[in-house]
Amino acid sequence: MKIKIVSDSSCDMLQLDGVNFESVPLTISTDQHDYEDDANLNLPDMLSELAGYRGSSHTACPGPARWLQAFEDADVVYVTVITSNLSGTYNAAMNARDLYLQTHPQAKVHVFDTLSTGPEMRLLLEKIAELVKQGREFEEIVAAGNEYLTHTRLFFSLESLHNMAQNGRVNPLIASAIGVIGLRIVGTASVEGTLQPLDKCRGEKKVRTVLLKYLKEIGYHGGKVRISHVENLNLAVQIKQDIETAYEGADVLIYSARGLCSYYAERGGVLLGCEY
Ligand code: X90
Repeated sequence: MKIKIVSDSSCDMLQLDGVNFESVPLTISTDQHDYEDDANLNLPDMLSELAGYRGSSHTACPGPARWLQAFEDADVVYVTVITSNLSGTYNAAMNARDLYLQTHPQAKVHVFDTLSTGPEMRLLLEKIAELVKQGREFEEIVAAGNEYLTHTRLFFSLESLHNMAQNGRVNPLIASAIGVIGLRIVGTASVEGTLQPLDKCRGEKKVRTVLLKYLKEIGYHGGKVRISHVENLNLAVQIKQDIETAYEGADVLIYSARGLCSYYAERGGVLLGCEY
């Protein structure tokens, strides 16, 4: 039996250890370039172009045909997608699922709408991979995945919401409130899967304090934390150290965001997914 795990590229992963995995790219476009968020993406180039760019830029989700290609001929497919409230990715993947089941009536396909993205999606993917490796049944993995999502959370610190606002993914009033140098917005993925601002912070020291406060508040107790950053390794490392100091045995990993998350989180942005 062929089992496949497929995610859109906002998971920031190109492989998943020990399982058959594929990342399906979203596209980031300026008037000059289209950047496919795949293994060939030159992220520094994309970020440099965007930094000096005054035109409009946008993103596009993969269509059903691209999802179908990723399903290959798998008997069982687990799909994770970015929040359906900010992207058409979920709809496209669901269309692909319907088409696939017409030609593969015996197959099983589940699309997890994470109502989140980035590191929280990565946590779910790691969980699904673990269960697949244990040889668990489809229904069991779907139920466990959904259950797991009720115990994971996404927080973020962003220095600019320019691209989110330009693409109508956040209220422009919220975006303009942090157009000030040195000010950062700390927020979370809301229950509906939208950007929910929590605090405005001046300086990274404040961001660290506030993030630790929220981890404590939701009852984080030293489980997994995944931190992605957009050219801000320094802040990511400091947050990791803060968590490891406060919670013995915490399992914290740091990595660079890839194209889609980098475009929306922008330079300096940090996303944090945790179990609680
Ligand atoms: O073109 C598309 O369909 C993609 C649109 C994606 C829009 C949201 C991207 C969010 C990336 C930014 C900060 C975290 C916000 C979390 C809200 C759930 C990450």
